[in-house]
Amino acid sequence: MSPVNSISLSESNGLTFLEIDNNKATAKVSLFGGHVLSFVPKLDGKERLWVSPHAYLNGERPIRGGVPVCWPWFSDDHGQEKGALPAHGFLRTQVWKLVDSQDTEEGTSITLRPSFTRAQGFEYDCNVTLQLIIGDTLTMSLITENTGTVPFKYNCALHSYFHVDHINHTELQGIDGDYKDKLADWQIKPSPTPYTITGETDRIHLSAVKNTTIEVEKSAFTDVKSEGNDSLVVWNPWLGAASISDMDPFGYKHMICVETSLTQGKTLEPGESHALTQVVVPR
Ligand code: TA6
Repeated sequence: MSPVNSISLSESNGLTFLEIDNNKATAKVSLFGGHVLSFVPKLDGKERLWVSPHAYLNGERPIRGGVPVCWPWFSDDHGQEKGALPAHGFLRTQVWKLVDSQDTEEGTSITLRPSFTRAQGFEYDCNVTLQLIIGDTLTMSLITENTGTVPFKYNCALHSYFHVDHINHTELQGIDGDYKDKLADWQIKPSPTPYTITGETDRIHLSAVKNTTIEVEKSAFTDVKSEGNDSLVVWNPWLGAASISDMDPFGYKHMICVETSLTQGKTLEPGESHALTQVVVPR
């Protein structure tokens, strides 16, 4: 289908991108991965997402940065040996289809669907849709529908990499309760106050955090609203970035992952559907 006026298509290294430019914002989406790469509201012209300068933009690897779609499992939580199946599932490494687009009062509405939703590790019948609205805010809804005759359990995440001027001057507001610390053998710990990032951070917060504010230099920069989640993941590799081949060693200084997620196992009965939604609100 041909996209609406606010969308133009671009091709590079075998990948197709949607370039969105409306009266409220610009954005960029890769059909490889159904992957939002950029969101720049016209109110302040400031990029809200971060993409590694060394990201693979040729389909060889998942794109490092933007909003990777993790589904039907999070990280290596697929029930098999680590590495037996792709980390974060198999949607972020396949080509998605543009199913529909509309220019509306709110902004540009885009509907994307993956090429397949059954693969090794997840043999169930379902539909997956990523609904985007690019306007004064960026709304991303990952909708899973059980179209089969048996229930299934899954997890998913909108693994958003947010841009910050400097991680040392960044603070998160709105996250409370306990988290599982991946760096300490999944020990349960209380969320810190103030919530600053002072080293490698890899946490699954176990409460359905609804609103997180990313503050830079003590002033709110981006709000991250979450719906349909049972957890929130916070990640910064810190000096570990040096061992991530598609990340520059100092990239950690300019990004923070705040991921609206289902990580505790969501069961969908036949005919049931569930939406995981993240809204990026410039402040
Ligand atoms: O979201 C946190 C996390 O699970 C980290 O443990 C780290 O692995 C990160 O995701 C990036 O994963 P990726 O497979 O994209 O390198």
